[in-house]
Amino acid sequence: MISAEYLLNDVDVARFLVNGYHVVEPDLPAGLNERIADRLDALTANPGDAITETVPELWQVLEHPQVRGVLISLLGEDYSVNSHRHWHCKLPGSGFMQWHQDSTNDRGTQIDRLLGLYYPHTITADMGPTVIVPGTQFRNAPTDRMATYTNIRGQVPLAVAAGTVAFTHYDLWHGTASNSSSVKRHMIKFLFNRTSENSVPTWNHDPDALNRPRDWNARDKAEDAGNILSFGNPLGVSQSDHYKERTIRRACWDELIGQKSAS
Ligand SMILES: O=C(O)CCC(=O)C(=O)O
Repeated sequence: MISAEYLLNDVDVARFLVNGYHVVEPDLPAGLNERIADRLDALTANPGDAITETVPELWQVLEHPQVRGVLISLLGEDYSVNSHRHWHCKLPGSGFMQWHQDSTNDRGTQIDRLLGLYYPHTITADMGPTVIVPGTQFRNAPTDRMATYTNIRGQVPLAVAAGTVAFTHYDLWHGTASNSSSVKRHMIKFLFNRTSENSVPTWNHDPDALNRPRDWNARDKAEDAGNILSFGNPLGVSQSDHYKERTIRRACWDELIGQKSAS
């Protein structure tokens, strides 16, 4: 069990379903990020999945209650830490990475896995941050075509403070900027899986969360889960496009609260 203070609330979950990511800055023990960054700096070969054996301090990040709280909220109490994980070291002078999705994107309605991107040192814009595109997690584009896209309106470079963990939907479009700095940029990518379907919500849920009236005059300013799920439109797509996305989000929400949608 984890203290409820670490779990997400309805607004957090709705925002995750709309934007496809959630960022936390866990209150890690003093010196931990620096120790991890130093050990990564010193590595001469990439140990692949064995990065957690090479740098066992990484488990302290994974086990932190602020990290566990997000995972329990979105994947259930019995989520698992996948054995695949990877150290992404972007060397000084390395170029950008093309837009891609890690999954095959089936516009699925179950939140069954998440990526967790941990940055042990502060990432500045010139260090080749990961760049994500909020709201793309339910969108398909042929991989080869997606890779030719350049700047996308609304893209967010994860220029973040040391110790940040960014959780992303597995289908969120992402890439990197180039590293024009003189330092190695470190990121450890983790994968987490759902192991069972929800029968009840696993976050701080208010059963009335979706009962606030829809406010068509304040669509961009929505502060409650119902209006966020209905009106959130990070990519600024047209209404006929938006309604399909809204339908998927709502089906995700229904699955998360333990009620599969009829549609
Ligand atoms: O290095 C990064 O920031 C992103 C890596 C990435 O996009 C990937 O491995 O799929």
